[in-house]
Amino acid sequence: MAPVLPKRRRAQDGSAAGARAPSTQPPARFPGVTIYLAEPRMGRSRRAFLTRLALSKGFCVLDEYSSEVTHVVMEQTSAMEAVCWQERQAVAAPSDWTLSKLVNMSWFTESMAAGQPVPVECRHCLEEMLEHGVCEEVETVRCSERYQTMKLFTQIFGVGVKTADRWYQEGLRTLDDLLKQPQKLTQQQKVGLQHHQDLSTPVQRQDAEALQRLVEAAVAQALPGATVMLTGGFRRGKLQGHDVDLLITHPQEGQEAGLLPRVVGCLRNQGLILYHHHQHNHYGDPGHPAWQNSTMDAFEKSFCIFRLPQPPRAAVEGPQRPCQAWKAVRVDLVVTPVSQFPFALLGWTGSKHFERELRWFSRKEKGLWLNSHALFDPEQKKCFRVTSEEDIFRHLGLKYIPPEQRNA
Ligand code: DCP
Ligand code: MG
Repeated sequence: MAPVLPKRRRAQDGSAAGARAPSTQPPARFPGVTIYLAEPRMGRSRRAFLTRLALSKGFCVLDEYSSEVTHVVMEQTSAMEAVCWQERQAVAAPSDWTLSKLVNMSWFTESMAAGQPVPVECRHCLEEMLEHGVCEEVETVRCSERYQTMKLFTQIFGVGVKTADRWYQEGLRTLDDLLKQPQKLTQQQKVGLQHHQDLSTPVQRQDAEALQRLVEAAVAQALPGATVMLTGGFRRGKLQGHDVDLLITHPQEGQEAGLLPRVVGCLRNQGLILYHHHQHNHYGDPGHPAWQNSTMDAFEKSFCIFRLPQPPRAAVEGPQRPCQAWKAVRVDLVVTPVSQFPFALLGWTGSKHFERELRWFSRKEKGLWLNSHALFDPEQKKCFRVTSEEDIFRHLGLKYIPPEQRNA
């Protein structure tokens, strides 16, 4: 998966006085609207005040810019500055970037007065920003060589922003350029490049389910009684995704140790593995302050590329390569001890935005630290025992939110 994980949230929320909905507010009263208040000309305290105001009216306000943002509110900002700002966001996270509406303060104040988001009209847009939320200059940036190259390179399995930027500085622009310079590539990047076409084609639900069955068979062989759960976007009901996320556990704690290499070995013997990168678990102290903001987890896992056989019909009709008998698919296999399974399931089901919201809520409203391993009470210095996702929501004082409603 190698996801672009969200940047760590600042431990103190001085910048925006906690840009999340307090417990008394439904987190998404206006699900289609997510506001980001761009700070440069606004000043911290004004931004904090405006954030509190919007939260009190049930708006969702993010403390950091991300692809979920739909409305960027700017104050006393020229269109040129706005364009530069947007270019910086695009270059910083090319694969995660979408064009949001850049609006001026009048949209914000009118929306606050109306108690709901008002439609964006011409007068709300920054100077020559068009009413469609599109600006010629922004489009120019989107089409710019640097943006396009960064986007192309960061979509390759194993390539992050830093590497993509270095290659760009070195004058590389296309996949062909990379293929001509194999000495610049890690083994992972070589495989990523080799299967780039398949890996940049969305994985369909039926493929995800077929993969689950293949992994289930290998797991049953390696450790009878162990289970495999399809998580990520597919558990949220999505019909397609960029990878397949599978959680493996065994009802008896400790039995899962040493399981993953056996499973991967079994899959490899069947010719189903094109590449895998094994990561040992590195469990630490759940009470360590580092966990407060951590978005990573410490489970044993394998980042794989599977060689998924295609049913004969698809092999004939497949749009990408007409006679393709198999396709490469990214799969993450994650092993969890059963005592941590509900947390892992919650964490790996996502969406990333939903997880951030829930962890933020847990910390700010309940004083509890939630991650994919535990729910920790820093005052009592103890972890809660749970046996299901429902238990976790209960400890947080929330009604259970089913996976299909976590597509925030
Ligand atoms: N996740 C995690 N730790 C990682 C990687 C991912 O906790 N090292 C979490 C973040 C997501 C969830 O797992 O909430 C699934 O990650 P994906 O990037 O696979 O996201 P989705 O499955 O939601 O999207 P897609 O359909 O594009 O795969
Ligand atoms: Mg996924």
